Amino acid sequence: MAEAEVVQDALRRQHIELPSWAFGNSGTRFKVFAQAGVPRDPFEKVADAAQVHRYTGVAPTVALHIPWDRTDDYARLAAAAKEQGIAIGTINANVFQDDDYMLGSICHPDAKVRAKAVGALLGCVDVMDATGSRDLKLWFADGTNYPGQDSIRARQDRLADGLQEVYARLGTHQRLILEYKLFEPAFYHTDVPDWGTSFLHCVQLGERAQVCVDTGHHAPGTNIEFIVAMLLRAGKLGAFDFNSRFYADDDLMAGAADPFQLFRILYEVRVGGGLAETSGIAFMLDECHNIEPKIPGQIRSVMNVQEATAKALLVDTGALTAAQQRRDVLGANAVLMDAYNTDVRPLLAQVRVSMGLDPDPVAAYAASGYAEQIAADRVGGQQSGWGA
Ligand code: RM4
Ligand code: MN
Repeated sequence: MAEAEVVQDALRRQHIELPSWAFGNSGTRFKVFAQAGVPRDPFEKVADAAQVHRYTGVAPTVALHIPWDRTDDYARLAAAAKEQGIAIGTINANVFQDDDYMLGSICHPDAKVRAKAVGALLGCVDVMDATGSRDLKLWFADGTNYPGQDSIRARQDRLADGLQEVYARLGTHQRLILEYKLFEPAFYHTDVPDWGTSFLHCVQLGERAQVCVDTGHHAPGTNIEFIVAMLLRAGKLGAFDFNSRFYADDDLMAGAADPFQLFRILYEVRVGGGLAETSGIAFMLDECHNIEPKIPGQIRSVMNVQEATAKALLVDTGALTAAQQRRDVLGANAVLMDAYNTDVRPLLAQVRVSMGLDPDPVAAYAASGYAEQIAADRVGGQQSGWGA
């Protein structure tokens, strides 16, 4: 295949997973703003996710968050997704919105609360069995607010025990993905604050335990592509949660705040073999659209990831290696910047046309009338929201 074909082929095969919670109402701790036409149940969320796939062609799965997406028949939800041309992806567990979890979930000092949290996680594996999902993604709000509040070490032991119980329940085709986050809601210490902690627990658990890198979960200035390179090198990069941040865990559209960072991350993914179909990496969005319309927000995010990926694929790795071997500092940097500064929008338009899609997903969605339709149809009932 010619080089240009290889790039286009990789872009056509790209798979970006959408988060069901992006379609519900969200906000900050100050206010959750309701939007017209927002889904009232997981079936309507799945329908909205299918719209994003319809116009981008590269978002064929939607992740669920349990219990936000609780329903009495998950197999039926999976069938509904299939009817719309998509599938259910990762199951995300929420063990942070119950009064019992005020001091933590699986790291809680009380064994009864820990058992309840582990029970909820095991319930998520039951959901995975019904939906055919491969990945269980775990993010814990666990931590402490004050020095001395609880034993940091004891909490690590409880965490290891809880994770072990969940890992043991997984089927051989299923994986446990452990996400880290520097701080928030805990402000003094977080039980899984960084990739090292997640990595250590995953190594201890076994091969099917992998790390999730949420791009919003680092201290300002952290070199995230370095973390990505390290995890890929160790065979432990299981998933991404893409979003953008200016300050903390802002959850803005992927590539909005720092498209250059997204490019650098995807370049490391590319050279580390992460774009290969067999890499097993789940490329997810984890965002919320507080003030912008949600479906177009997801479409834009998918396009931003596509653009960063296209630029990463355009890096002339031969020229880069040659410059590096010549110890040509500026030349090597120029090779990378040449790719980053390429306008890849025409290339992506071409890729879309080759997939039978409209070259402009944003305009195509706007022209479809779907937004007006759901605003008219979805009246009454309780809109989905994240309960903040
Ligand atoms: C957390 C983390 C999780 C996400 C929740 C909603 O900060 O990013 O991945 O599921 O937020
Ligand atoms: Mn996340």
